[in-house]
Amino acid sequence: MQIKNHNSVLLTSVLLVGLLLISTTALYADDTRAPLGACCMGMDTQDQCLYLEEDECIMFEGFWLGEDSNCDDCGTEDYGACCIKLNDNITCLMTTPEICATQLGWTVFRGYDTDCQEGGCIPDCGDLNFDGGVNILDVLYSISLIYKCGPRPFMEETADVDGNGYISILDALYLIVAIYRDGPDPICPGLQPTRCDYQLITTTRDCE
Ligand SMILES: [Ca+2]
Ligand SMILES: [Ca+2]
Repeated sequence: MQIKNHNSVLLTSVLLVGLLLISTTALYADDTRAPLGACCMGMDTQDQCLYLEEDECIMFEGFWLGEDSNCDDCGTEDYGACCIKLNDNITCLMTTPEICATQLGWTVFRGYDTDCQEGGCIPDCGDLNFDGGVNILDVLYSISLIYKCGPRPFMEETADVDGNGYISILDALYLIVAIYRDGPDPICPGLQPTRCDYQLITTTRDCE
């Protein structure tokens, strides 16, 4: 009988410790859960809205309205395509410029009337810094990329403006002639979806 009582006490203790662990784990999980908000899936509709964490909303390419927001507010905000480059992966999120700027990585807000449809995050040929224009800043960016181990373009294909498959000083010169001497337009074959076999070679860059 004594042994049996002892087992009961032991069993009760184990159960109590187990319950304590479960409740602590649940409490911890609640504390670490990211806040939920309305995630609008369509451009102008309130029909497709879920209450998700911001990361989950990005995964669904939705437009996250912010913490504790309401699905009734879908379609009432001004938003556009937000292009995000992180670890060489480019994703697109429909959001406001303010929220776009808070995303991790290189972010480019494309404008209020843009969307994430095909091509929404593809810069023009020669627009290395993806600011929407092709100008002297892109020439400097190209030279910096080749000689000073400067940052890589948003899409490296934008730097091969003469279309020979390499990034070299000839591309910077080509860009100068195109901008200031009314030379031929930049080519960038890698930006054309039909050139599936295109492979850009950056042998002139020896930084890493
Ligand atoms: Ca540019
Ligand atoms: Ca080239």
